[in-house]
Amino acid sequence: MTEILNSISRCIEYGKIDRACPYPPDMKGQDGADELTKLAIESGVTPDQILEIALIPAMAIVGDKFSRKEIYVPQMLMSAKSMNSAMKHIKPFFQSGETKRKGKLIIGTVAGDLHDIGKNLVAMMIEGGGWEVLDLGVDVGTDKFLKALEENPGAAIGLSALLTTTMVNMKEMVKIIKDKYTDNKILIGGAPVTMEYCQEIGADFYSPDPQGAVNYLNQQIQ
Ligand code: B12
Repeated sequence: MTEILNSISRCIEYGKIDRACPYPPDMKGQDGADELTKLAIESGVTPDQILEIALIPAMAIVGDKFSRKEIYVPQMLMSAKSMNSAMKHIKPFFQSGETKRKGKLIIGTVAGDLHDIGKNLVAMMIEGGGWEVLDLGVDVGTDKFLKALEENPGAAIGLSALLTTTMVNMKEMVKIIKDKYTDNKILIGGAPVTMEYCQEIGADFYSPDPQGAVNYLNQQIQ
């Protein structure tokens, strides 16, 4: 069992999606996260074991490497895609209730803003960290976040903005959300966002990268 879990970990860390994927070159022709996860489940390894021993630790390594600038967006994207190919075999067990997630994050790019590459990466890394993610997409106004919160009590919120002109919308959004949902954590991020801005507008957390957000969410449940 350890051997297959180690192999899955390696696929996630180095971004090997499936056998057909030519990346990374030194793993060309080998099974990827897709085939190995399927095989692991068929061999009796539980989805929880795959998640806890292979996927989550591997994604944490990827996130840390990205924070330390040892890898860049393309590598992280390949790892996130490998994680998705493994998750597709695990998701049915979430739906049946057999496997539990740590909690839920509702994420979206704020009103007026169509940038979603960074937001998608954050969403994928948080999902890879064992959380359920509800992605509302781009150009998301306060009403849509409020509706999602009503339907998902206790969820954390993630706001992304890439434009200085849309970042300013976060202030009003955080105020309205916090007025109604005082205890729900709000994380913000995006290229123009800073820690000072986070403090100024009363959001709970800012991170320049996805792993910071994963670590923060994990701290909330300890
Ligand atoms: C790609 C891109 C586009 C693409 C977006 C495609 C897409 N699907 O996202 C397109 C071409 C559509 C586009 C359009 C525009 N863009 Co543009 N775009 C960029 C560009 C080149 C890269 C952004 C990106 O994806 N970066 C890579 C990702 C991985 O990084 P990231 O988003 O910062 O995310 C990371 C962190 O910030 C963090 N993070 C992100 N979100 C969150 C959320 C949370 C909760 C947390 C914790 C962390 C977090 O984690 C991510 C991973 O590390 C930037 C320049 C740049 N270097 O940033 C300009 C840039 C953002 N764009 C800019 C502009 C001006 C525009 C336009 C207005 C251009 C125009 N005149 O039409 C339009 C706006 C459209 C709109 N209404 O949104 C300016 C903004 C300037 C400013 N001060 O506001 C920039 C900075 C370019 C520039 N130097 O002028 N753009």
